[in-house]
Amino acid sequence: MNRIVTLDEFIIQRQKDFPFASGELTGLLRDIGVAAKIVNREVNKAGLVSILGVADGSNTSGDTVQKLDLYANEKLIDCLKNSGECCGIASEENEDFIPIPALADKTSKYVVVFDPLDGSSNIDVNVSVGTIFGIYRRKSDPSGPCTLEDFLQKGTELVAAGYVLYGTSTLLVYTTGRGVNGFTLDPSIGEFCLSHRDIQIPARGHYYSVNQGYYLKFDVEMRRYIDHCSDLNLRLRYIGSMVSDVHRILFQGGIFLYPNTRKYQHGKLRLVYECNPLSFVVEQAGGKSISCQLQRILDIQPETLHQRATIAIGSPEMVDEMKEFVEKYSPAALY
Ligand code: AHM
Ligand code: MG
Repeated sequence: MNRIVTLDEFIIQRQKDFPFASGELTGLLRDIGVAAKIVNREVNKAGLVSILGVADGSNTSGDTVQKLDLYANEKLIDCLKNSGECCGIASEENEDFIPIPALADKTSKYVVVFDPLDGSSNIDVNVSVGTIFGIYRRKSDPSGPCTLEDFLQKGTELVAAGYVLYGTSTLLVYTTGRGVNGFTLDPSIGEFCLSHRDIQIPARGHYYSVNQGYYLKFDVEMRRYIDHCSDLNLRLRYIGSMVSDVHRILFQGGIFLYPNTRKYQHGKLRLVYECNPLSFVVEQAGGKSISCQLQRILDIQPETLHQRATIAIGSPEMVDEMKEFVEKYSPAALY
């Protein structure tokens, strides 16, 4: 039998790869692992809400019941705050970033960005959702509170990033820039165990993932590319939870697209805490990630915390092919 390697054990082993590591990043990744287990417990119970008598926003014990995305947000913030391993947090659920005061003079050099529960509209119908996270080294003076510039860093500055997928099993996938590894939660022992070592994305795949319902709202070059995917008999899969859709592409190969539409002229997905962390993971696995305007996602300079971006992410050969379609068919290229 193979020896089980837990997430905590793996993170500590990997700390040795960084000779001057202080253990802070290790601590942060462990905090995220703990928060993921707490969120997982609640996500698994979501279907019981109606049985346990939640009609008016309170459960049978009289506690107020929160929406799961807010619950996930609160748990992640609590876990990160309590350990003092980071000096600030930015979340999809909070308009502004949250500075975290130093604990007992322990100043931290990291900030964390996350989407606590991505694709949360899927919860009501028992379909997969996920958490996305990214960790940056702070830019501001460590003697004071963190500042906005700590969060508005290009994705190329990410120190670590990953996601948790609450699916048929719960999986945590992360990278610190030296490959991508995946850990499956074993509910019987309550530990994430190493299950996918050094994940590599296939160069091509059989899947494309896009909200085809918006087809007529896409630019012509994107419609041409989607027609091409259909001509190739690629299989269309779209869950409506970016984590789940990108996860499939990472493991089986393919391309995930969220282009600009008439409604979302700059795309819908958020650059800082959705596109960047997933792009870092996919690039580390050998994939590519660009905007539909052909800029590498990780090279985009964020101007605001909740900035949106278009995205084409996945198998390297397929992203290159999509790029060729845009170059060939965009009106700018035609005239
Ligand atoms: P959310 O963060 O509010 O859950 O929204 C993000 C989600 C992504 O997970 C998913 O890819 C996309 O929105 C789906 O959007 P649409 O319904 O427009 O296809
Ligand atoms: Mg989201």
